[in-house]
Amino acid sequence: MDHPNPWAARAAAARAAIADPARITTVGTAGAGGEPRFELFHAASSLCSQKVRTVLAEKRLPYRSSEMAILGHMGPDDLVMAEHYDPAYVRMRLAAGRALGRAFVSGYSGRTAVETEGFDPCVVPLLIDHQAGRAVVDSRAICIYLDAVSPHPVQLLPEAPAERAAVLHQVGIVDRVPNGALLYGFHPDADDRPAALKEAMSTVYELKILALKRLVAAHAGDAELVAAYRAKIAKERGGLQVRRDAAFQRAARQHVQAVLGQLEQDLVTEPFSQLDRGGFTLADALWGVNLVRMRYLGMAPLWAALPRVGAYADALVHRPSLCREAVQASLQSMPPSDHMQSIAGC
Ligand SMILES: N[C@@H](CCC(=O)N[C@@H](CS)C(=O)NCC(=O)O)C(=O)O
Repeated sequence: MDHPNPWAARAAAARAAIADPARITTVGTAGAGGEPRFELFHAASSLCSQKVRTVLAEKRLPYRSSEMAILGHMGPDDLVMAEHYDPAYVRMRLAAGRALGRAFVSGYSGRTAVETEGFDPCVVPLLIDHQAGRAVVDSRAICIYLDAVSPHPVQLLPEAPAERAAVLHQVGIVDRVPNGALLYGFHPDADDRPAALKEAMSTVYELKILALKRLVAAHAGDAELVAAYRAKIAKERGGLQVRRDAAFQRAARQHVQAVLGQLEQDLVTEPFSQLDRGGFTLADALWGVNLVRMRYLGMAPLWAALPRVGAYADALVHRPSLCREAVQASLQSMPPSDHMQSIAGC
């Protein structure tokens, strides 16, 4: 017997916020009913979305791609708001996020991990499993969910306990990389981000906060929505405060350098990667996406003296899923970056 899918109406309402219908597509071939089982609300440029799309690609899962424009901007007349701030999408995220049992995000550390920051109600990605009548938020939880419900053709979390633990350990490390700080922050002495990105990042927080304040005012009668927008404002204000804070930016970079140094060792001692055996794990997928992002940002020099990390980063981009969902998606959706030349052909 079919169960009603409580997410169908929420998803339809959230989809209505997507200004360009061409951004709602089906990836792969949907089943007999014409509707794919999965639907992903995401953004081409979003690192967390790239992680999930890499997993979907590895699993060859068809899905409805509901691609949101997540960067607001000043249009000719007024502010054009990011689509994932739309009330219908945020309400859907709030409903899906309850399962996490986490408080809202309340400040800024440069990280985006739910585990350390709390729940951000105004971000992508969000996965709906229309068949199971479930919605899952947080890229890490989504990837693990997809691996559990669809273990073929490649199982990304190995069955063997030691390997599984090693993979999950790396998944946690990647999840805690301060990617927000790396993308949005102005490093005082080693900021090699593409010029057009730097320009966008010099007003991004102001535009986000302006949009969110307007949404608070427009939905003043909806306490849950207002609380969600206020939490997001608190986070973005925190980001604004440290955007050009030299000590904060240096600390974020030092953290990454330490994590990469540890990866250099772990590549020898920890059984988390199967890349050299023709296999692929969730750690490979997530490191692949994150190393492409670091390269895009001009941070590849951080592994210049780490030969194993360098070889790993180079090998990962040849995986078709990563070539498409991390490399090509970044090239197509983000400002051009000279740092990507060496891998643009994957
Ligand atoms: N822990 C969440 C973090 C999600 C997140 O931070 N998403 C970013 C893109 S990777 C986003 O939507 N940013 C837009 C914004 O903050 O307005 C996850 O992994 O899914």
